[in-house]
Amino acid sequence: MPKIFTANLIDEHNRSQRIAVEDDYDALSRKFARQNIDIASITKAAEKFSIAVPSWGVGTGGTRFARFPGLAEPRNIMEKLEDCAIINQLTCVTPEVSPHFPWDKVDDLSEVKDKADALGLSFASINSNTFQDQEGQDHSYKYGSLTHVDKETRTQAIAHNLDCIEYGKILGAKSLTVWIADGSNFPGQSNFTHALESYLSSMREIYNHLPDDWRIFIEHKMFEPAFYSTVIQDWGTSVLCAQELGDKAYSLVDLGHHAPNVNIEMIVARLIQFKKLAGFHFNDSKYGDDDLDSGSIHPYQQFLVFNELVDAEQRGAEGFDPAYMLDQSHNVTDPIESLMNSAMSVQRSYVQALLVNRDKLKDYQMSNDALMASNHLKSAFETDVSPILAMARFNTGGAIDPITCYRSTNYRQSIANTRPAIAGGGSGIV
Ligand code: PSV
Ligand code: MN
Repeated sequence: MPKIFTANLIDEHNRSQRIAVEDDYDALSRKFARQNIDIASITKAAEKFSIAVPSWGVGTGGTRFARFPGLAEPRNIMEKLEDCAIINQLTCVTPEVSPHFPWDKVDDLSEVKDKADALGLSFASINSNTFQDQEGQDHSYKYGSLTHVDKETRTQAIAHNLDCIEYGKILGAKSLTVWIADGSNFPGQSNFTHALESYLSSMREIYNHLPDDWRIFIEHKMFEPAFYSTVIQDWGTSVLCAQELGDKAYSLVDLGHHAPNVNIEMIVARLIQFKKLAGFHFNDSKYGDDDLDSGSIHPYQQFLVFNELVDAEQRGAEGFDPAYMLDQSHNVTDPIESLMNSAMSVQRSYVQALLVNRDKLKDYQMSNDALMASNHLKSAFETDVSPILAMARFNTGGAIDPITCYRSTNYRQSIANTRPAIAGGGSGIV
């Protein structure tokens, strides 16, 4: 697989770290042996884990107040793919990129596919965008898109989603993720029922154009940009719509799109039970849809989500095929570093959840031993699985410590000349 960095660079980095990692790995394997856990099979599972990076995540994000551009930001999808390739080369967990249209639109998408192939990348779910107006567009989305009161605006938004399916076919994707910003800012502004009826009728048209082997993911969000009501505001509405649309429609969970303190892992369990879990946009937050790095604020919540996912995986839950994706905005960090950290953080939660002894947990549950049930989960979460993650990367050709290895290349400085600053010190959330 062609790489951005030379194998030599990674080898050299790994040579300096290897002895320490092997030592830690051996110590952990002895601890696991006492608990009857086979470290080799856990390491194999870690090697197989993968999560898609968002094409929009490799650019520097911003808030509605300001955006502070980073050095040598990627200016188009081709350059974004190069940065995504680095993330995958060093971490070995992100072989897929989830694109966003029209942000990633170019005249000839087959060139994008060729570039991705050359970099050893493929494409995850296609994201449509009817939350911004595009240049030359006939109808504005100021008052909505798929649910707009004006039929022609709805038709335009439907057409964009159909275009996205066509783009996805060229890129080899197999699903479309639809998040709409439609909602209202004032009581009385919008008729809740009419808006949802329009949504269903627009989505039905999109659904009917899905290729047989495609799925459609409905992404909900409680608020923002609409501040009084949002049409697809929670997982209940999302799953109701998915059920109305049919077997190819699923509910997507973006970690930042819930009311504070909502039990997200329980929503995940419900969606699995009713075969409607599309997958995830992983990120973390303190206050709202902060789009912070995965696991940076609530790592235990992320673990508990994976506790449900691993439970479903191990019991062979019917129809269980979640798409894992990151959706973050990197405002103050190098996006490559944040995405590497985040992908590894999600992988960590997965590996920790594999340490839960399901039979033991069931025994605690059946005997109403709340304390030991909780302690059992906690002890899996508190296990430092870093040596397993490092070994998985080493075994698959990645870097033992991706951030240190990346920093040693001075990547941004080295390409600054070929990637002059893009316009846009202005505001903008991505
Ligand atoms: C909306 O907040 C969202 O989570 C959707 O997934 C968008 O596609 C993405 O962020 C980028 O704006
Ligand atoms: Mn999202």
